[in-house]
Amino acid sequence: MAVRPILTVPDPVLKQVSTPVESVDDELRALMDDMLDTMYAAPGIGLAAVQVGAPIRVIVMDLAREDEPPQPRYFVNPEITWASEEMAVREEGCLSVPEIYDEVERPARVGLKYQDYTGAQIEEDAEGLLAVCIQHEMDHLNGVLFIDHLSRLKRSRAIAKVKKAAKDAQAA
Ligand code: K1U
Ligand code: ZN
Repeated sequence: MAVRPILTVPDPVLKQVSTPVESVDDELRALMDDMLDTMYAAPGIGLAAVQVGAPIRVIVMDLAREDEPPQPRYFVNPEITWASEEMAVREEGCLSVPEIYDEVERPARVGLKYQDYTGAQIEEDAEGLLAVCIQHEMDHLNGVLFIDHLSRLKRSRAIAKVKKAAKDAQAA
């Protein structure tokens, strides 16, 4: 297992629409293991494959609190089957837009269909942090970042800030 570099804005790969996974095999599980290591090292609570440069429809997540044992979750070819009319606003961050946090409004509850680590087909309903995180990660699969939900001014300021931080880090 390995920690991979996480792409940051404005890397054009992050704008790609990820392609469906054909089969859940050992090669895919190795990628998901690396993604989980990468997410824990960041640290973060979710990660889409495109963020490590693999534009396929795979997400990993762990929403366990620090005082709880790890609860890794794997979503292959996830689909949202329904979304509530009720909306909820929550502050989001993104490992591809480091150090930027802002509020995003999304459906409060969604229905999910996906394959897990073994390839089994799962259906479940999501609310709270799971609903927020899965919608954020599924946006990644469609080339959308949480800053795309903000005003143009906030988005361009966020990208400029990340670019400057990357430049400063390279100079140091
Ligand atoms: O880049 C990503 O997609 C991961 C992102 C997921 C996310 C966070 C908040 C709302 C929606 C989606 C992150 O994990 S950002 C880091 C973060 O939230 C966090 C880091 C350490 C401890 C707790 C949270
Ligand atoms: Zn993100």
